[in-house]
Parts: sequence; structure tokens; C-alpha cells
Amino acid sequence: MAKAVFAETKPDTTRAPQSAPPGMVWISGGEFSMGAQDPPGMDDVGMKATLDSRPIHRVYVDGFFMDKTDVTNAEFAKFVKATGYVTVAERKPRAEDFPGAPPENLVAGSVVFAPPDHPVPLNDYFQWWTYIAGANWCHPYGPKSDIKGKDKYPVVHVAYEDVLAYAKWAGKRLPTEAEWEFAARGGLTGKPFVWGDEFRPNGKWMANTHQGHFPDKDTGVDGYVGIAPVAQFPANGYGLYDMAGNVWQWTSDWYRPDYYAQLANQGGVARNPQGPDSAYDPSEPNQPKKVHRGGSYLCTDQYCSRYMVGTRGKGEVSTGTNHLGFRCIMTMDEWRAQQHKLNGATTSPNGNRTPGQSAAQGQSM
Ligand SMILES: [Ca+2]
Ligand SMILES: [Cu+2]
Repeated sequence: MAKAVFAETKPDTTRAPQSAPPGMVWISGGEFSMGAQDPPGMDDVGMKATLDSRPIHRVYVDGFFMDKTDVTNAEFAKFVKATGYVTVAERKPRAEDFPGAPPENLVAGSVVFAPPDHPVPLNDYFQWWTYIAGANWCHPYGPKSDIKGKDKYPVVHVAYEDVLAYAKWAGKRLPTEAEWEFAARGGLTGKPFVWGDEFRPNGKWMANTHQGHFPDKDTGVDGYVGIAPVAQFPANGYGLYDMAGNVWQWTSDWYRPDYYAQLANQGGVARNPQGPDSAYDPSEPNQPKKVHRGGSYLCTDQYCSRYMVGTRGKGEVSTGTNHLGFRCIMTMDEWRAQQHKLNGATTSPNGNRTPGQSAAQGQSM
């Protein structure tokens, strides 16, 4: 009965590109039902995983290109090398932003998963998350760690402004939550997982999640204890890897638990929804949070089953962790503009510059 509220995914086939940017695939866009299955028995599993993912509502998104994988350490390193960009986790927190904080606490760093060696109650995440001075994208576990040999791992410890800076440099942008979910569903209709109905079809592991006992024991039965390189599990129906598990992904929408209700109350089909105007998380009302999607290598049905495709996560904009990354999208017009720019030296047969070039030259890239 819960499934009945999902109506068919209807891809928009009116535009199809001749080519795609390197590392990206065309996502047609179209109309689909957005939200999570709501088996009432799941309310208390996975941190009430589906409560903020209801009601299921109808959405249309325009087509776009999407990165096949999460942005990797190698890709992020290229950006840093080209721009000299310094991430939020590498900057010393300013005293004026943290009134009352003792100066010794104002040190650059980031939040790292540091599991206890014994079972703990699951109602206090400080039992397994710790702020580590010197932790950042190239020192993911602190100053003594590094990312040598980890080119193909997703970059982590990136705050929202970091991922915006990367996207701008790459001539791309972040997906909205609706674009992300349309892409993650891979053309399927209302399935609980990006690959279909069962968590492990024919016993096969389809995503990097957490096995064993959360949070103290990650047995890595799926092949990976902790984070995995990108694209180690099968792609979804659109050729996208890791749209469930491994690392969470930033989207551009502010988080509000009642946003889907707002859209549903408007009736009809929400076209290219951009998220609410501002954030509100009742559990931490003063923190501006953006929506995260996809779940991570820490997700487990013992605690947080948000590798399920319609479910939502959230995070404060200046906070990166070592299970949070991102991927980008690009519109067809942006891709055309880039191609014109790349072909900037060519001239039309009569010797004139081709139309579109001057516009493309104004683009930053
Ligand atoms: Ca795993
Ligand atoms: Cu989770």
C-alpha cells in the first residue's frame, strides 16, 4: 500500500547530447516520485530514517550531466594546485565566530569517526565522532595521516563552501536534492535501493556500508572496512557509482524536515525545486544545514539506514567529516559553452569567429 504512492518515472527524452564532458553522464531529467518508502515499521530503525522523506510527491527536473563518481582526492588536488585554495578545515577558526571558546580550542581541524572499542548506547554520537586538530582533506585522520596512494578515494573533510569553490573552478555546480534523487533512482520507480528491491540481490554487496556492530566493530564483510575507492560496486541504471554508501554527498538544498510537505501541499508537479529558502533542523535549530544524500560506509540498519535511496541526511555548512564528499553536475548549455571555449582557436569558413565564442570567453574556468 505504501508503494502505491509512487507513480512511474517518466524520463524527458526531448534533449539528448552528442557528447558528454569527461567523467560525466547525461541524466535525462523528467518526472518522478520523490521521497522514501514509508513502511511504518521502519520509523524507529535508522534514526527514524524516513520521517522527513514524506510525503512522496511528484517532481520534474531538467536534464543535466552528472559526475559518474564522487570527486576524488586526485581531482581535488588538481583544483588546489591550480588555485591555491585553502579548505575550511585548514583555516584557524576565528574567535569572533565562536564567542566564549577558549583560545586553545580555536585550532584548525575536522571531525573524524573514532569508534570506541566497546559497544555504546546509540543516543550520543559524541561517542564516535571526535574533532581532531590538523585533520583535513589531505590528512584525513589527523596530521600523521596522509592520502598517498589514495588518488582514487573520494575527497572528504570538505565543507559546503569548499565544494562550491571546486564546482566553480570545474565549470560545474552542485546538484539540487531533487536532481540528486532523480539521478540516484537510475530510471527505476519507487525502489528502496538505487539498484532495486533487495539490499543484497543474490547475496551480492551493492554498496560500501557498515557490517558488524555499530559503532565499535566494522567487519568489512562487503570488502571494505571504512572508506573505499570510488566505483568498486556496480553502477546504477544511469551509470553512476556510489549513489548509496561510501561517502555522503552535499546537495545545494537547505534542509527542513517539512519541505516535502510544503511541496505536496502546493499540489501538482514541483518543477526544478531548489529547496526551502532557509534551513531548519528542530534538533539543532541554530545551525544552517544543507541536505546530504546517499549515506556512507558507516550506515547500517542498526543505526542509520540512509543508503536507502529516498532518505535524507543533513549537515551544518562549515562542517566536513571523513565520511562526507560530493559530486557535481553541469547543464547542457554550460557544456556547449565550454566546448566553444575549447574550440576558441577555430574560425568559421569565411574567417569570422563563430557565434557563441564571445559569450563563452566570459566564462571562468
Ligand atoms: Ca564496508
Ligand atoms: Cu547513515
